[in-house]
Amino acid sequence: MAKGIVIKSTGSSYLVRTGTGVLECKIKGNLRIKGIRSTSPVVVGDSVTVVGDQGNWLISEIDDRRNYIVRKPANLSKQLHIIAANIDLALLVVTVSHPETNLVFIDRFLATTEAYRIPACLVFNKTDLYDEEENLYLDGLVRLYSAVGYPCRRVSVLKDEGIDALRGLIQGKVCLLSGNSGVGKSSLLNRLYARADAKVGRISDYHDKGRHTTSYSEMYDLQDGTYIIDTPGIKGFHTFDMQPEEVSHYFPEIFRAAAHCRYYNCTHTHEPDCAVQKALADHQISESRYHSYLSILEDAGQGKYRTAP
Ligand SMILES: Nc1nc2c(ncn2[C@@H]2O[C@H](COP(=O)(O)OP(=O)(O)OP(=O)(O)O)[C@@H](O)[C@H]2O)c(=O)[nH]1
Ligand SMILES: [Mg+2]
Ligand SMILES: [Zn+2]
Repeated sequence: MAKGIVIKSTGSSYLVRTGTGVLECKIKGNLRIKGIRSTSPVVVGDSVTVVGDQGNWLISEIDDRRNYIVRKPANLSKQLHIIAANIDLALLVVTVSHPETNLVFIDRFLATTEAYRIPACLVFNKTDLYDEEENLYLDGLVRLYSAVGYPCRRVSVLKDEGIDALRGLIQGKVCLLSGNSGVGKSSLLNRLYARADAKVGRISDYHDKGRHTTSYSEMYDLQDGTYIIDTPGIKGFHTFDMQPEEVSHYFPEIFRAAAHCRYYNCTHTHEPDCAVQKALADHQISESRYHSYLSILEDAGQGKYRTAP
């Protein structure tokens, strides 16, 4: 019997790093998974118990997760996808173009990290590609998200710019790399740790859309106390299991403003004396963030809060 951390999951077999090496494991038939219906019961980052012997290792137990990032591939989908568990820092890799990352996607991801109080950072990659207009747009995003409280870093993996500044941020932590396909997650991993040698999409394969080069999540040990989980690119990100009244808690600036609403259970959609609506009118809260808030509220209330188009 050994304790270990799951470092790779293919859905049918798992690599578990233990004190004595990496073991290839299957899941014990009667392993009881508490709670939720998810695509894979065991995920990268899980702390597990392994039993068995050479060539026949079985995961017999999963420790309670300190946190995790969960999404639904599509709204109203019954299936869940837990991206990874027990994370110290979530890095969302974003590109302004080639491909363009959607703002609702960013905000749904960030709201999900807030739900488990996982610190999150935005890494804007491919700065070598942007024209003047895209750079202005990027400036706006950096201002917006920094003001909300998320650290923002601009990098060009290709030109090796901004990478050293990232090292300080990730040092000693278990870090998740997430984002759309093609934004450069695996490229960034390779830049941070050349020995990772993760597969990267070929430029010629890209027509500004990701090709899902990375198929399985995998945790890399940078040998200095830092761990990086590279993940397959994701397209849709719908939040899971948020109650409508909780959603504003996961938008720090909306939560702060909401303290001054007239009603304690204000949804910030139609109520009188709503401080969030006022902050929106005063440009203290951004239209795009408020729009994302409404879209998550819709997920949570399943259409109940749909506003007129
Ligand atoms: N111009 C430019 N291209 C980059 C940069 N970073 C990555 N790329 C290119 O973007 C493409 C996608 O990179 P990947 O690292 O495979 O992207 P990924 O996010 O891992 O994609 P998935 O595994 O599909 O999720 C590759 O052709 C990289 O060479 C960058 O900073 N600038
Ligand atoms: Mg990849
Ligand atoms: Zn309100």
